[in-house]
Amino acid sequence: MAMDKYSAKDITVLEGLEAVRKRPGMYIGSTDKYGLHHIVYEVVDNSVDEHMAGVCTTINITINKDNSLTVTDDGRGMPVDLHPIYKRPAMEIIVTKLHAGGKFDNKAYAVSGGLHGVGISVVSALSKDMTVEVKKGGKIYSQSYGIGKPKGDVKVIGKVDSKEHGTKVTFMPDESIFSTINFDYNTLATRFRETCFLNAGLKIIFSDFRGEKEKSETFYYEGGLLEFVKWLNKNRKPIHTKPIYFKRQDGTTQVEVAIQYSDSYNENIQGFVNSINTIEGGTHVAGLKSALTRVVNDYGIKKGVLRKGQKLTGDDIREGITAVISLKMQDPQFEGQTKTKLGNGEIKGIVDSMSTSALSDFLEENPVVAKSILTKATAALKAREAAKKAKDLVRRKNALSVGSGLPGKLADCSSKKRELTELYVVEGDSAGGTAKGGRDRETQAILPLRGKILNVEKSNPAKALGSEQISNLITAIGTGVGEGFDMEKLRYNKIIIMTDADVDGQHIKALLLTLFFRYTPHLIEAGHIFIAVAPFFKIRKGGKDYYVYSREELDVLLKTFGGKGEVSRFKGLGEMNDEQLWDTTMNPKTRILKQVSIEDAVEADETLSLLMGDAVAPRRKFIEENADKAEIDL
Ligand code: 28F
Repeated sequence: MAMDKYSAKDITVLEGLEAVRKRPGMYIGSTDKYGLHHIVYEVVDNSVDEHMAGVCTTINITINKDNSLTVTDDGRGMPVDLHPIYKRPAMEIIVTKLHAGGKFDNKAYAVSGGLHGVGISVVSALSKDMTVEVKKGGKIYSQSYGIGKPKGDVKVIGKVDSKEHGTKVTFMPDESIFSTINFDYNTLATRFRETCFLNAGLKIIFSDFRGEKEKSETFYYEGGLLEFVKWLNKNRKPIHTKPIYFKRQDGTTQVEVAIQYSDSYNENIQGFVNSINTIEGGTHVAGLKSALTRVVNDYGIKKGVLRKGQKLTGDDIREGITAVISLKMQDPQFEGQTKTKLGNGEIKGIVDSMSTSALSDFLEENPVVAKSILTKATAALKAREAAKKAKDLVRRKNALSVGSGLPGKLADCSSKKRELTELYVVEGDSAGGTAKGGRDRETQAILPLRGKILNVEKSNPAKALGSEQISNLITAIGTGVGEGFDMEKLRYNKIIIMTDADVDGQHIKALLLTLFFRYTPHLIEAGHIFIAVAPFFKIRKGGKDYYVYSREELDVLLKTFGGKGEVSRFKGLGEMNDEQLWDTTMNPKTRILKQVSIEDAVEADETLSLLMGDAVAPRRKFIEENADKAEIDL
């Protein structure tokens, strides 16, 4: 069909910041909590850029009582001189014009593409109020804005010592744009900690004045990435003390890598590009992986540990690895569902060749470290070969029912329309029975899990997937795992974890999250994994049971009952009959489901390795601190 001819009048070019308010998702990805935190990072990144330019040492970030947020740096201070074209102070242009922050001309700063680095003007457009103060040349300049429009001219509001310099931004997110303006302390703290690990010597002081008692944390790591990898391993047992570390520069591209293996069986490689956490990986991670596989195999053959023809796979070599690769480059192209996958093709080769020479030098100079890595990888190879034999053996023997090849425990649904079907993974046979009774047989399948499934964090992946419960679950889901994963074979559109709210249930939930995060991360990324939110209180009134999901709901309901009604804390799914379970937790019209996002899983990973890892003390501390939270963790 011939392309319609557009005339100028049809293309409404939304002037500047109105475009941002009309389609905020185009600029910050979403307007939920991720978008809210994204605008914080936009402001902080300007200060980090000043640190990278070598002129800023400390960034102060505070969440104020009124829920506004202030970021202060001791950088050079935004320019205030008249802009040559607009004849306005540069500061006003940077804050009120799209892409005026110098990010898009490579000159002043390392550029970041995609959603990242859209500039502080996007933040001002999405903030009810913003005030910018600049200390420069012995003066304090100030200007305020409302949804991106100046409320007045730049004014000099005070004098300072001429040696003082920096920029301070306070902004109040516009609640008409965001679904929530409630900053999450832990999410922000995790990001600021990461930022300091990635920028050795940068100090970030993060304070939260919202609660009764003020909270404050300082992040500062002279050792940068070296300290990052040790911190990531803090709940694991490293198998070599000195991490592998190297930093290489090739033109405008800088690669920095730190690696430390532990006795765990998991692979934890985190990639960053210009301090952005590339959760979905990309060509930089691919380059490091290919270099690592080649160098360790070559080293193994050279030292006679590997016989000719014997080859360690990438999985063997990455078992137990904790690694961070921090790439700094110009013009990064981000891809993927959450724009956190690096797409630049040329980077794979650059990172591969830099890492190959740096890694082989390191192994030559550190034979003890090299030996521990090689020992671990060859053990993985042997376990893989043994497990393959065992799995073939088990396949014939295990509790798969004859014919359909599906686990006997699975109560499947009748519909074959995948987009309609759901799999409830239920803890314990009794709840499983009730769920089978209460469900919609056409679209809802039930797979009861008995007790605690194998602790996948500690066990060898091959063994973990061999255990009957896990292989039943993977078989029921249908996609296969790891390299063999095939989304087309997914048998249900929603996989819903339904466990009790008690600590045991939380444990099973954490184990299942580990399983999905480690072996089928794409199911999380594509939004197929959910958590069923069980009710928290039961109120018995006039012979009828009412269920509520939070203390707030309880108070409201009690008020409508005039304060009467027998309140009890909901003990567990087992206490409900089929119909109650259906009404409260399975009926798509009345239930509450929480969709698991890859960010949740990445954050959970730290908690999971704490819960599942070998270090007992931190686990007890975590459970004590979170036990009550675990009860109402919705
Ligand atoms: C709390 C948020 O925004 N800090 C900033 C600077 C410093 C300069 C600058 C910013 C360069 C050419 C675009 C000063 N002197 N903190 C901040 N600090 N922007 S934002 O320059 C603007 C860009 O145009 C700065 C010399 N070079 C750069």
